[in-house]
Amino acid sequence: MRLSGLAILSLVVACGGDDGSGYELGEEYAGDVAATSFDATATAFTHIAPAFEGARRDAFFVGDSIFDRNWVIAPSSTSGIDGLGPTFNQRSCSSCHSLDGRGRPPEPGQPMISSLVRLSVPGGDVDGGPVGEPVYGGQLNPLGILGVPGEGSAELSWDEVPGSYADGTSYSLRRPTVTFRDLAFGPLAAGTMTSVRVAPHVAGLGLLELVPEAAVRALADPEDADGDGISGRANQVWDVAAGATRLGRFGWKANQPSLRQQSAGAFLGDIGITSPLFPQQNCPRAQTACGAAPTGDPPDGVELEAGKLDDIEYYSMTLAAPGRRRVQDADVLAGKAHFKALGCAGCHTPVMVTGRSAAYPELDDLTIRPYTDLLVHDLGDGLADGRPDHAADGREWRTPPLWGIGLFQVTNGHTLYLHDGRARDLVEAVLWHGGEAEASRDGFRALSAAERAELLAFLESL
Ligand code: HEC
Ligand code: HEC
Ligand SMILES: [Ca+2]
Ligand SMILES: [Ca+2]
Repeated sequence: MRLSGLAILSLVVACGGDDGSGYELGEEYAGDVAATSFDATATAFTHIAPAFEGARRDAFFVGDSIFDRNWVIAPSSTSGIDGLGPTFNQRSCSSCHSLDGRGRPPEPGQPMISSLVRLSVPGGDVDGGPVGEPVYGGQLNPLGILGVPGEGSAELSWDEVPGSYADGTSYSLRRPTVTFRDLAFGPLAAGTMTSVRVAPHVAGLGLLELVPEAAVRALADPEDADGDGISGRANQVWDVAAGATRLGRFGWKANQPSLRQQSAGAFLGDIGITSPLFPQQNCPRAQTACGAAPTGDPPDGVELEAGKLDDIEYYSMTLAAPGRRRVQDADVLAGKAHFKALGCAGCHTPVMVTGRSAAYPELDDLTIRPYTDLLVHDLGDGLADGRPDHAADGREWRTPPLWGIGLFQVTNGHTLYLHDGRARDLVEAVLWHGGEAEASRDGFRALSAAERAELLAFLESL
């Protein structure tokens, strides 16, 4: 019998084990052998999982081109790419998720380019989700096509918040304030809740969709029964296609159940493109020019036909997770030990296993290392946006996967972290943790400078 290189590696990885140094055999395979790409350059997040071969790669490349496409105003002579707006944030997915990577907040006085602001008023929608602002809807859409006013712009300003480590070394964190300008329909309704969010990197997300719901729910400990200070709740969100609620997995508050719905939601909310899941244009009733604007008119009456939504779904499902670097270096391994000792792994779950699916058998039963539990946690006042989203309250955020966080400098030219990009480096990201992560954060503050550097080396290897 001949085994392919891939099969042999899988066997080695499956045997796994700790060689005593803290290095676990195969731990560099963030997405297991089948779905990890080793490219530490600008294109690190852009690859299809290697297990997909031959014709199984075709839809990925179609999806990739749709992800990068600039949508145009309808009607257009180039059919199939029109329907932009009437209001929108950007013309393509990749203008926010550049190279499938992480967006950033705007500089003071500048418009948002790869981030956005969600809006809602108190109460619950029929589907259990947030109620959009009555005139502006659920998201500020700064741009409009010809003859349709954009809704206005949102700017950020920053205040420095001083702090210090146990050894006396001081640091400073920056806290954002959002200001709305040029609102086209007057001020936001009294009591409007706002939430600024940067575009997350999208590599490896299909693996997270394939982790069985029961495995995620098993990690939840809403009443903190084990007394470790970490509760963790599953968000429960509306699944449009199923017409029922399901576990939420995607978005900064885990407010979307699947990559298909997340993508269709982005098409409508961010670019103004209707699809079978969201067939109505994003025009709140008071925005009459928006409601009267021409729309794209493909055969089945929506701007993104089902087949193209399939391609985008396939693309997001099959993007490889980024492989780790320097996994056996002494400082990285020491940092990994700190990560464990500080309780970081209580939320950033190192290892998960995918289930089985009919559509993506290449991704069955993979041992992945995403460093997330997909649950939402109270991270304290400092990070709270005060804006509930389905079952997640105004203090809760989904534990983001940490794979790839060491690569943003090469993929996107910055080292900005957290939901609104406020953290200017990985250390600031850790220092902002509070609430359920307060003990972890305080443990980090009590480390020596050398130990902090080791933890950082570990995070940078992810
Ligand atoms: C205006 C910027 C912007 C554009 C354009 C945009 N996104 Fe996003 N994307 C975001 C933000 C912000 C989030 C986080 C949303 C949230 O927390 O509610 C996100 C989240 C996602 C996620 C989930 C990531 C995760 O880790 O859970 C996926 C997948 C995604 N977008 C795909 C797309 C696709 C496909 C398109 C094009 C149709 C697109 N996005 C267009 C800003 C953008
Ligand atoms: C109680 C759960 C919890 C614990 C414990 C925890 N984290 Fe987090 N972590 C989160 C959540 C939730 C976020 C997202 C917060 C946000 O964006 O506002 C996050 C964000 C991060 C980020 C930024 C990720 C990104 O994509 O921008 C880093 C880095 C990080 N954590 C590292 C750590 C380290 C290191 C520790 C241990 C010292 C730790 N975390 C402990 C829940 C936790
Ligand atoms: Ca449209
Ligand atoms: Ca809007």
